Amino acid sequence: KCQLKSGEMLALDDRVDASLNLLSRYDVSTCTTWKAPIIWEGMFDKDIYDKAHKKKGTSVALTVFAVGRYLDAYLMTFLNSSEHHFMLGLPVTYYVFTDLPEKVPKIKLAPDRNLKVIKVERHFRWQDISMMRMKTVSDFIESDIRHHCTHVFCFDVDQVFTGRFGPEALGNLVALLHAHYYHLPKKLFTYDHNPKSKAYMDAGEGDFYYHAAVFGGSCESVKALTDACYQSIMEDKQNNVEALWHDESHLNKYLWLHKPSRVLSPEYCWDKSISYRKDIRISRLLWAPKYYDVLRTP
Ligand code: 2GW
Ligand code: MN
Repeated sequence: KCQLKSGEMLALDDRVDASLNLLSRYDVSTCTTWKAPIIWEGMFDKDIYDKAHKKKGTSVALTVFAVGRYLDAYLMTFLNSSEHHFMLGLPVTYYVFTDLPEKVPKIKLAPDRNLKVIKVERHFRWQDISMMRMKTVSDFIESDIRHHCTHVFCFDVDQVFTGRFGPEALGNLVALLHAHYYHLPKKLFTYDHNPKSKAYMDAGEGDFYYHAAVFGGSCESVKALTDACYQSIMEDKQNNVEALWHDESHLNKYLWLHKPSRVLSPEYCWDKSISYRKDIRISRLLWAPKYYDVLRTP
């Protein structure tokens, strides 16, 4: 089933990927030029993935940051919705990073699911709150996550799960197509084009515009990614430059140089404010409203 139209084979993350049906979606691209699958609704049998990962002993870490006003605004809804949709049936550990540990809501978790709260400092600039996540995640994979989990997924907190986000999304290095760019030509992607930044990409470079709100993979791959992005961010600081979209620019540069083994369709992080699109058959995670006026003023 996992054959391309040319009869070539897909690059597989896992043996169960042989069950992917790339030809079930005529309306979208289901495979990258480097033969990684792009996961769309209709391509996979969810029971096969659920059973296979249970059997293999897959366990998943979810990292999320809720610093300052983002804690009250988003964390509760994010976690409660995740309990209904994220990797059900597999052991899951939430790693909640916050400057306000005592304010983390006590939510009831299903058996085999745990939550760890880790206190972090609150950076003065929001750009730093966002960018420094790379360093914190890298450190935590090394000291904790890799000893307990096989995979790790990193999420923005300003989102809500609304549909299955299951083990079909797991792979060695997983990136998400940005809802606002997946159907646009490359010249409109908002990569960083400042030659002074380490995130610089030349015109014509890049594959997709990936959204930093969701990325993941094996502990080893996510550690390598977060290390590299953090290093580039720090080099930029020394040179007094900041990439156009902060950590997202560095993530895009990294993923251009290190191709993801698996790509998630925008069904895995959709923005409802985009008008109806026939190719989005299900929304698994939705952007929460941005209360910029309240949340982004000092
Ligand atoms: C962020 C912006 C302005 C003011 C505050 C914050 C903020 C972010 C905060 O006060 N507290 C906090 O915990 N955060 C965390 O950083 C939180 O997890 C949030 O989801 C994440 C990214 O900030 P967010 O969601 O406001 O930025 P977006 O949705 O515009 O994110 C995209 O671009 C960012 C870089 O500018 C990141 O790459 C992000 O991953 C992208 O989705
Ligand atoms: Mn966000």
